Amino acid sequence: MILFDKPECPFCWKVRLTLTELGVDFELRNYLAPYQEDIWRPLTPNQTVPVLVTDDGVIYESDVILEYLEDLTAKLLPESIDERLKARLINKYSDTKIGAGLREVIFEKRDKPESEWDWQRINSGIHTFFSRLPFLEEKLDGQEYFTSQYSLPEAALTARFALAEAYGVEIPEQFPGLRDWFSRMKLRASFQQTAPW
Ligand SMILES: N[C@@H](CCC(=O)N[C@@H](CS)C(=O)NCC(=O)O)C(=O)O
Repeated sequence: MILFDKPECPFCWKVRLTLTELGVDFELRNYLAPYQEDIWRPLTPNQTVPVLVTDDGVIYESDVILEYLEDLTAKLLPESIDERLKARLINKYSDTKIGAGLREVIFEKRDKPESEWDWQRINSGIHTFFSRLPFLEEKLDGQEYFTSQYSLPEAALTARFALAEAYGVEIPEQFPGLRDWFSRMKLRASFQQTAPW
């Protein structure tokens, strides 16, 4: 498989984490590397990465890629229907609700000198991010994983929290379950192998 990838993209990172956790061999190609855009752009009507090229076809939405990897391996989602549902819902929450606050922080800080940062935008993004953590703390409920195994929430939220941390936003102490969970995720080989820095 070939993954067209932007290292700091949270959607790409969750796919890299998942491929690595599942032990699937893949070749990583930076989406901006010489000549690569000419290859991946015509493959997707959405004009976004990740794009995964497989023997079964070209897949261009991260969540569709993850569902394909579940179809292929049957190792990514838990067995029970209620847990599969929980995994999918938290993955979606990560992409939408968690992503929304962090996007403001990252877009404001990225590629700009600190003197030009709009702190109102940054603080509002941090506030939104923090306001969305109680739901996750409750869903985790002090367990090792959000469901009975490493699944979609682990890949999706590891990428989001790590990007938050890289941009100066840590999980506050009032969320001990999430903090411990994230520390454990960072110790996994998949994290070391896929981090963009
Ligand atoms: N819904 C898409 C979102 C992917 C996305 O937004 N990717 C961004 C990077 S994070 C992208 O490729 N943007 C176009 C560009 O950077 O040229 C998915 O889940 O795959």
